[in-house]
Amino acid sequence: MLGKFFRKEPENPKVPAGQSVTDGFPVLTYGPTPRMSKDELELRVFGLAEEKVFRWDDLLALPATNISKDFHCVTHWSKLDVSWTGILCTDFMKALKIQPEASHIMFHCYGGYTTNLALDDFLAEGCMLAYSLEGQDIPLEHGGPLRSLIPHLYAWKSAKWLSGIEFMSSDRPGFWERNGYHMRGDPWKEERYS
Ligand SMILES: Nc1nc2c(c(=O)[nH]1)N[C@H]1C(S)=C(S)[C@@H](COP(=O)(O)O)O[C@H]1N2
Ligand SMILES: [Mo]
Repeated sequence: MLGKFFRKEPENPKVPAGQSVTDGFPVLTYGPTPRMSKDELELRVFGLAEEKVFRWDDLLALPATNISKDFHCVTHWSKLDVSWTGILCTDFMKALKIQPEASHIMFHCYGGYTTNLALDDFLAEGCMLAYSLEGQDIPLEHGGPLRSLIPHLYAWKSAKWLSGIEFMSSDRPGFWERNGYHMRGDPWKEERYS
């Protein structure tokens, strides 16, 4: 039965080794789903940055970009060509004052989840703070109202229910990284566990 929903596509150059393609969109959440509305949402930038809080209207006022990206979960499924709308991290950075020592970031989420990134990965092509999925508000279980999308790394780096971005002067493990996942998580190198 599972074979019907997850298929190996060994010849497809979009599919990294060890991944199967699914047409559905599985929900992968550790722990309970936080209830969060656009009105309540606050995104706090802190650490080695001028502290700033963005509310929903502040986020919508920033430049919006549509992208389509493949989504690779370390538990071996990939969903191809997912459409997102949001603020590219490179555009978001223009609204911030970051200290020169900042080399890494930590995403913080409602519910307590965290995940770390090198600043270069945060600013890589297609990385965004997303608020729309396939032209609709992101469903709560997929991380709405606001999640990050880091399409070139395994999807545990794409933090749902985003509440904060902390700028740091060195790398520090987030939730899954403390629990055995790789610090970077490149699907093309199968950086699954450390
Ligand atoms: N806040 C939060 N973000 C999270 C997670 C989580 O448990 N909590 N799971 C991660 C994992 S392991 C994956 S594969 C993706 C799954 O996103 P989806 O549920 O929209 O498919 O979200 C990531 N972001
Ligand atoms: Mo995952």
